[in-house]
Amino acid sequence: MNEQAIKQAYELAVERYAALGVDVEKAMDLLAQVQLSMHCWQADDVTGFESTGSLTGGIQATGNYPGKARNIDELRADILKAVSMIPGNHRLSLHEIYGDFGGQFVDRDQVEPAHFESWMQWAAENNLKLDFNSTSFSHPKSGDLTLANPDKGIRDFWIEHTKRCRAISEEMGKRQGSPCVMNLWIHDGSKDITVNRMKYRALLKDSLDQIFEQEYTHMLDSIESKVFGIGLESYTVGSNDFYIGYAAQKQKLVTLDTGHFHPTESVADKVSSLLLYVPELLLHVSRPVRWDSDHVTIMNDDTMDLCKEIVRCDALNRVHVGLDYFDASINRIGAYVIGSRATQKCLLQALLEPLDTLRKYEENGQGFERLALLEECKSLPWNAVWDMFCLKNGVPVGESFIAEVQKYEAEVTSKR
Ligand code: RNT
Ligand code: ZN
Repeated sequence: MNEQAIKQAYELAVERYAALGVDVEKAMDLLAQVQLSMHCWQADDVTGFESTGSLTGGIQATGNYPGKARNIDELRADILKAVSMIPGNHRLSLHEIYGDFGGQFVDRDQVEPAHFESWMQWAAENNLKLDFNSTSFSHPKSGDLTLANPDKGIRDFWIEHTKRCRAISEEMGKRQGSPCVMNLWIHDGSKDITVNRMKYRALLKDSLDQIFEQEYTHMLDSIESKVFGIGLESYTVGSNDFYIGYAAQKQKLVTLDTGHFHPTESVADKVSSLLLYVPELLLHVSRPVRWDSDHVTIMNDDTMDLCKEIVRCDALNRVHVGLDYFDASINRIGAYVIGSRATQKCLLQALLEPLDTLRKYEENGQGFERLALLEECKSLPWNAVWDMFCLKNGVPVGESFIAEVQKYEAEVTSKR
């Protein structure tokens, strides 16, 4: 796109927003500070490098688009390619099964920071910070119950795994000088009616107490609930109520995955309530289509509402914006770029909201004026600001990233 045209459109947008009392420069500065925590698992359909077993735990990546990353080098190359098309500095969220195991089988209760040494070096070289996730799915001991398993042997195995993951996260956080957020999601649940709801939850609570016994200063624990998983439809041990109670009591972070609630439930509405009781939040921005299908995030009302709530709560510094989707039916690098940029576009629009005026209207009981301005905001020239943000950050402007993804596909991924 013509640089001159981008600049002209931007200047007009600056004026248009200034008339509404909005400082465009400030909005761009704030957007530049938001580091997305990109999920490593879109690159290879949540496969990882531990074994060749299938994906379990009630989650599914559907599709077989060619070119998925088959090893650590391909995955890293794909991530860097995606990052080159996303404005700003970002983070990479690793699952434990993505360790650099050097061809050896390292069981989950044996994993150590050493298995992530090359990741830490690579991240530092590429100006990326790391976040982390324990992995209780896709393993012979996963079954339907892990940390909530009545079998002490299995429970202890997963407790040990999760403790080790926290130690790895601590090491990452220390080395990168920025806290590593460790997400804990387990699939534990039941396909059919259970008569032991309390029992499993009490076990999970006890397991978490043991896992969190060790205090750390360079990592943050976040716990992720879910309404149900495939094959685990009747009961989820780690429900929303369970983790909110736990997090409020122990001052842990809560992970809000936008696919993990009832279809008409507003995830955006949870932000202001939770932030009164827990220190920080982690988001898993996703796109559920009829179920927790993990479609690529787009600029839809759900994502927009969520971003607006974060800004309206003045909570940008208390919310870690992670992504979580895995579509195996389209170009996977393109999927990263679409979802990351869509999230940033929503954040930008949230930052460009004429909040002072809107709040004044509300204070004065001017409901018509508030609604009218909210409607007008939708067609303000935010896209000119977005183009400028991309230009300033040296990434493709507008749809020009499509050709870049195609080029990488022709030269790299299609040859796999
Ligand atoms: C599953 C959860 C979880 C996973 C990743 C792979 O429903 O959303 O966050 O998607 O850990
Ligand atoms: Zn998630």
